[in-house]
Amino acid sequence: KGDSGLSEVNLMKRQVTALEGQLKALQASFSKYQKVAAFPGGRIVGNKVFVTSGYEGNFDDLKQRCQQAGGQLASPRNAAENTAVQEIVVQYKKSVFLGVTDIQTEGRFKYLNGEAIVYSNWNTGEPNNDKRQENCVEVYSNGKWNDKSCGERRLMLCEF
Ligand code: 289
Ligand code: CA
Repeated sequence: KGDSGLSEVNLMKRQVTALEGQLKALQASFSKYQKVAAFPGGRIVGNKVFVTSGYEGNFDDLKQRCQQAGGQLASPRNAAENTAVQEIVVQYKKSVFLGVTDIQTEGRFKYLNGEAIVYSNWNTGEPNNDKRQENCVEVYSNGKWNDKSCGERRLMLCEF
């Protein structure tokens, strides 16, 4: 009797732990949807949420603002994500800066965490590092990428 009582307690402990895990996952997921609901310019692709507030600024400004909000600059890692980014560019009629640069080594484009990019959608002839001063990446309304000077102002698009 004593033994079975103990194992019942252990079983309940396991169930509580499992529920805590599920609650945490739900909270994380809900927090993403809240961010989308806060602005009209949001898209959900799989586990990722893209959100713009309509703000425009240079690369450093946008990067900082996305980080401050708990996210990072949009970094599409496949065609589906890039299409979502393109839709927002079309909706706002403004191109965005991605969280992709070759600031560290010319010609080697990386995400902000230093990882080499796993997907790209360069426009024909790009990246061309025009005037040797294009280390950031903008997305045109056709979804194609162009390397561009980081000092230009573009639409902020964050991902969460
Ligand atoms: O300053 C040059 C840029 O505005 C763009 O001009 C042309 O569209 C192309 O040369 C682009 O590669 C370049 O980024
Ligand atoms: Ca270019």
